[in-house]
Amino acid sequence: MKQNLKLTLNIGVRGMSLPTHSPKWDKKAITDLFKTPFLDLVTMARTVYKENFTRNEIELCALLSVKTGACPEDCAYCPQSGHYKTGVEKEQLLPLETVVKQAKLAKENGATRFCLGAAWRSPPKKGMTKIIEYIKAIKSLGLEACVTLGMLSDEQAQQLKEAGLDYYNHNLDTSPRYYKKIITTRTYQDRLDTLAAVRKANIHVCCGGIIGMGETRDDRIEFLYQLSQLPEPPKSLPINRLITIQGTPLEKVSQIENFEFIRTIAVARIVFPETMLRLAAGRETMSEEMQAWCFMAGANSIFYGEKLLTSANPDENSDQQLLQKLDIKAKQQAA
Ligand code: SAM
Ligand code: DTB
Ligand code: SF4
Repeated sequence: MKQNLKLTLNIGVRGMSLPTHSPKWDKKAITDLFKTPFLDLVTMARTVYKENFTRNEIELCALLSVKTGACPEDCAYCPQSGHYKTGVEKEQLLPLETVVKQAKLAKENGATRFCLGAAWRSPPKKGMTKIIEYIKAIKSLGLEACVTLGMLSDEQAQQLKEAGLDYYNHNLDTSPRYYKKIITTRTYQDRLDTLAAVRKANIHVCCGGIIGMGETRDDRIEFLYQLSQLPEPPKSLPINRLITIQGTPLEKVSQIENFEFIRTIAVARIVFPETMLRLAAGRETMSEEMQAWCFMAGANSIFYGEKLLTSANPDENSDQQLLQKLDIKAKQQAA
């Protein structure tokens, strides 16, 4: 399979020999991908996708915020940061019954993966006890479980593993250089340390970022490069397009150009051939055609349901219609 991939890529861009395993990627190779003529790049990305995944199949992930708002971190994009007046009200941890009800509903609607988010710097002790209950309940429904709770210690990661957690989401978000302009309350290294704790506990890493925060293409190259230098490529990579939130420092950032966003997805697909590439936040303002291009460029998962954590997302009906129009099937739950 790897051999084929190399051959195809060599055909795709004459004279370019691309590594197929991510630690071998260097910045020049990633930069060259970005410079590849758009249609050639997307064709290459589609080829890589077809060689590694069942064609025309998309994974549907439902998302639920279990503890909303008043986060002590100052992430400049985030509606839940307590540093900004965004209108998001603080909510306590949800009761277990609510989480179970939502997970059942998501499963009935066709989701196979259920993700929980909590607006914490890191999970407090009582919070961990609840999260462990939620994970066990999600797993007992046969769903894949992912949580994103902020920074984790080795011990916390181990507890989540024992509860049955499949994936932990913790994003690098952008390049180290741009990160400093976006978040001051924790460092890039803090994020890498949490990812190390997740790996150590044998939980799959879900790690991606946000495109369109005013970063340059070099930042996007550096961001994908950083991801490629992790000890193992992330098994899951969410690509969010910035949702501009009133009250945050990024409220007035103008939207990234569509083709540059699609290009970034295509490069991510080529650099991470076997990774689940999730078209995450930002679909609410994308046309159907734009989303189709993102799938063409190798995105093979979406967040499904009318709400992300606090922001709007297309509802299930419109997503089902879109998939039907594109002859794409939702991935079925593993037997
Ligand atoms: N508190 C946890 C943390 O930061 O690790 C988890 C929740 S946080 C909301 C998860 C991810 O959502 C962020 O890392 C960011 O990539 C994405 N996100 C948050 N706000 C966003 C926005 N306005 N637009 C796009 N993506 C956003
Ligand atoms: C990720 O990278 N994107 C999702 C998921 N991981 C948890 C969250 C998007 C949040 C968008 C803003 C909101 O709804 O609050
Ligand atoms: Fe808090 Fe996560 Fe939002 Fe940052 S992204 S402010 S850590 S909820």
